[in-house]
Amino acid sequence: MHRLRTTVARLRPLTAAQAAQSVGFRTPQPVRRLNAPVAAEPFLNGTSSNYVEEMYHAWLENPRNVHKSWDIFFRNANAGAPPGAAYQSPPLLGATSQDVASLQALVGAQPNVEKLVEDHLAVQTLIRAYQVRGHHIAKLDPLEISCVDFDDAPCAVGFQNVGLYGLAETDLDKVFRLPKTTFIGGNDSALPLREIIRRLEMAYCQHIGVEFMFINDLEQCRWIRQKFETPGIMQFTVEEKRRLLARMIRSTRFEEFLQRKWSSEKRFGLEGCESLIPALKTIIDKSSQSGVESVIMGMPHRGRLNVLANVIRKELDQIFCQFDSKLEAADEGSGDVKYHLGMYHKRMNRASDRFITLSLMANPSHLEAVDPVVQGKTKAEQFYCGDTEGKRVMSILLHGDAAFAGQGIVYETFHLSDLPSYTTHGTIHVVVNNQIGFTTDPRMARSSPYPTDVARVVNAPIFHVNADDPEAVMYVCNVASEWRNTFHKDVVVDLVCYRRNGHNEMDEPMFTQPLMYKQIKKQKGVLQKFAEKLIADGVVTTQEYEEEVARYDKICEEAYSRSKDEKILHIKHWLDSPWPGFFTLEGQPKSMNCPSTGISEDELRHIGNIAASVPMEDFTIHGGLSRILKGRTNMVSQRVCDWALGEYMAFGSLLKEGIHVRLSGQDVERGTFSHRHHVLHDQTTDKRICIPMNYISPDQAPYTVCNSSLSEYGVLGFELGFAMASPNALVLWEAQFGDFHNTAQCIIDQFISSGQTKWVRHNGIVLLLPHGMEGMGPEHSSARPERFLQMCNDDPDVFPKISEDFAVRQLYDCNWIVVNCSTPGNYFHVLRRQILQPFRKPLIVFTPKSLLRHPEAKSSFDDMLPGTHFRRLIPDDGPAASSPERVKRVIFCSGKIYYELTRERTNRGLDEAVAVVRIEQLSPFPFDLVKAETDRYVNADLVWCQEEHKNQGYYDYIKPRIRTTISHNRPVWYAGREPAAAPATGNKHTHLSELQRFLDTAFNLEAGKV
Ligand SMILES: Cc1ncc(C[n+]2csc(CCOP(=O)(O)OP(=O)(O)O)c2C)c(N)n1
Ligand SMILES: [Mg+2]
Repeated sequence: MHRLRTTVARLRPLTAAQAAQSVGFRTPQPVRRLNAPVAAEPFLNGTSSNYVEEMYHAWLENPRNVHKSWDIFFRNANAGAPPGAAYQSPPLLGATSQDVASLQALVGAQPNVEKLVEDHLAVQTLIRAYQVRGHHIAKLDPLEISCVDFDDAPCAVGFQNVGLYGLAETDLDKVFRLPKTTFIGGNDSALPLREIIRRLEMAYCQHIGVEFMFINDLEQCRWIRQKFETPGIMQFTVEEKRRLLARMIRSTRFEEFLQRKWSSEKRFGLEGCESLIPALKTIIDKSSQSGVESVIMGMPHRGRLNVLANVIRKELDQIFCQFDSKLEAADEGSGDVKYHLGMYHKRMNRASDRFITLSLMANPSHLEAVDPVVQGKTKAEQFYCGDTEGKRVMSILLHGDAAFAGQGIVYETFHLSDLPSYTTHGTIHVVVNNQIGFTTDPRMARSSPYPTDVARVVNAPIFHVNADDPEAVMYVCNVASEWRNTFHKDVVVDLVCYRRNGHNEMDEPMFTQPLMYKQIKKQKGVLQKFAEKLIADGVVTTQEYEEEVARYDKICEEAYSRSKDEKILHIKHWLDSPWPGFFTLEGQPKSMNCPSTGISEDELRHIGNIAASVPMEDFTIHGGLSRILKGRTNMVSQRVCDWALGEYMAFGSLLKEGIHVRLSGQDVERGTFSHRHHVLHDQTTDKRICIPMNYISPDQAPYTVCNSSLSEYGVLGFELGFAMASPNALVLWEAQFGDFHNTAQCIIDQFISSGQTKWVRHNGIVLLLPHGMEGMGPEHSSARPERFLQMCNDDPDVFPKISEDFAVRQLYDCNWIVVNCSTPGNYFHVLRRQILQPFRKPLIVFTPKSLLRHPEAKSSFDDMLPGTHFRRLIPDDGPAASSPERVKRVIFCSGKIYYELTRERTNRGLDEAVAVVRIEQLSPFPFDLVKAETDRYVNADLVWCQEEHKNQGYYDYIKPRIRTTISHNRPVWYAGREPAAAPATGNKHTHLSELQRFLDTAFNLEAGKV
């Protein structure tokens, strides 16, 4: 309303002085009169006032800038027409003859002003319709059977539809002034309607469909309009066209070569979307030219071998030899199929003459699961090279149409894109939209018109393009790279294409898509079409084209011959994240021992004091926090640590040693249980924070602690990727409660537990999973230890050979480490061991809740000094241990139940009769230490006690291993909750009675052996 009134006021007649003043000025400063009667004019609504204002400014610049009718109109107004009178509507039915006379006096024989305004507005609306909806009618589908259904939202544009906008066919040759919201005019500010429509059709309705008008940022919208509307903007030099053809040849002939040589092998070929290769190469060229040095890519199966060969430039013989089923693997591990392996390659980019590193991340079959992993790795590379704006390192993610629309992780990954600790400053997404997912049509696979609609949530522009037009593809890829380079935000290129074969080369697509495949059979290949076009245009000759084809075929044949010499498959050649210097040249750990993980008393005291301080001036913290910090001061003076302080000691000491520490997850900054407080908030100044951990030492590594989005799948994947970039970082992801980790199950199963064996790639990620039966109900109790333990690769039935380096070797051989520490000191050690051991392994830590504040769950500094280590097992050190032969029962347990057991033992006066032994490292199982305990208590029976239900927790994992340790010569009894479907009861009373019942079992030495 304010805007309207201002505009209206501006339309007041100018005084002579004002008129004179305004000459030569783009924006005069008219007198404001807010309640001018003209505000009531019917044509001056919010939109039209913008338009009239624009006309007015143009008229002020030069009366000839506007149509004659407008000129007269403004002159009349300036000549002193009373406010409102100059804008009188032409006579309407019911107008008085006086009205008509006065209007005629003003405008004389001038055209109908209202009609004029309406027509101009109609043209504006038409332009906007193209901008908003032009993509609906763009010719995007090479098969012309488009699966995109816009029935509910028809895009009525084109010559035949001008009537819908209130325009007539007779208006087509009238000249209309173009609004500033379009660039179709080029140097012209006005064009005939016919030409306006023609140019809009060219910009928005050919082989490119631009979806962008939903973007909130006006400058970004303007930028895109300029890139697509400017006349003649999509032009390429002969050189560029020839290069494009060469790339199309490589892409096409590579698939044809594979098909010729291995016609019965699955390869998930790219046929039907061959322009993906020039698309990616264009993005990489352009990004390299703007300074990008490293591109990290994630992609699914489709066209992956082609991307490896022609984008990353993996040696062809290395790819071809993968098809040889007789090839033996040289590396340990089970390996993976050829279209999952990763790759890392540094090469000179010819477009930019700069080096660029391209890496394609290994990935599982689980579509889109690699997305957050790529983002995490990208972020880490940016972080380690100080690239705070994403100018040197970037990511490209490729997607299939069905997966992009269907997999929730896509959405979760998008939501990381603009978060300070997770942004990679813009990802270029490329969708191979072959309009089918295996055998399923899009109309059965998604509810949105496009597979790309998910990207709209983050205001990413979406460039749909007909993949049968390589030039259009190249153009949008150039624009996408420029977009990322300009705005550092995500962008999507939707390559609308088809899949020439079945889902894989063995599949019969006619079973399920008969009509589509009839059409596909008729479809001329894109290379052939493009080559014919370029030959017809004189860009290349037929002979040149054929020579280029022959040249590439020869390259393939030669590589094929070489590939036959390969006898051994080296999966290590397919590493996506090498860690130079961390391993020996043969890729082995540099040693098989782990130094003491203790630190000096001074260091403990120093870090403890930092943890208790507010190292910023004039910083007001909350009173409750002051008490917590005071508590820390007291602990330091008493030389003890609670859980939070133990963690502080581990992080702080590693930081001091130059190891970056990154802790991420929901509410990790404070800690779900309000125990951590790594970020202090000034109570008087908004957004003023202090992170004491970054004040440990001037040359320390930086500490990152970040509250994450509420996504386990996305954020765990991200941190896993982050941890891949460097072995010299402790990267931790904490679940809010361990129970919630299973929404990230795919990352756990497909990457964390099995990543090394599939892809020979180490990863030291740490999962902190709050766990414990505390009466909090079925979803706030269990981190599901049974699931993690079930995936451990140590053999329950074989007692291992105990060598001197057994403890470390066992860690090296396992797929991951699972611990449940019962003391802060042991937690401190296990975190430090993650970095001090000479290799990297994922670490799963079941972390406590009530132990965070349990008065007994404290560790003395003595347990953390130099010479001390992580304790895989903590033997009983009470009266039972001093006369072991008199002990009647050894209760093995893990985690917080230890404290309940020892309290109960004392209450029952059984301190001498019962030993309680804590297994802190569940996996790999400490066979040697368990054996020492079972050997020591020769007369005791053995019990495994856990607070979890019998079919959950650790029992199924532990029992066979203890039995193996004792050569099956004694039973292992169970004390714990009974089998159950849910992890915990929601009823506090039931919870407590269950606890009492199994404690009774545990300490009933005479009977009750279950
Ligand atoms: C999470 C997941 N679910 C199911 C599958 C099985 N699957 C493999 S490919 C495929 C179809 C994928 O379609 P699309 O994303 O369009 O890629 P296209 O094969 O068409 O290139 C399916 C369902 C999978 N690999 N991952
Ligand atoms: Mg598909």
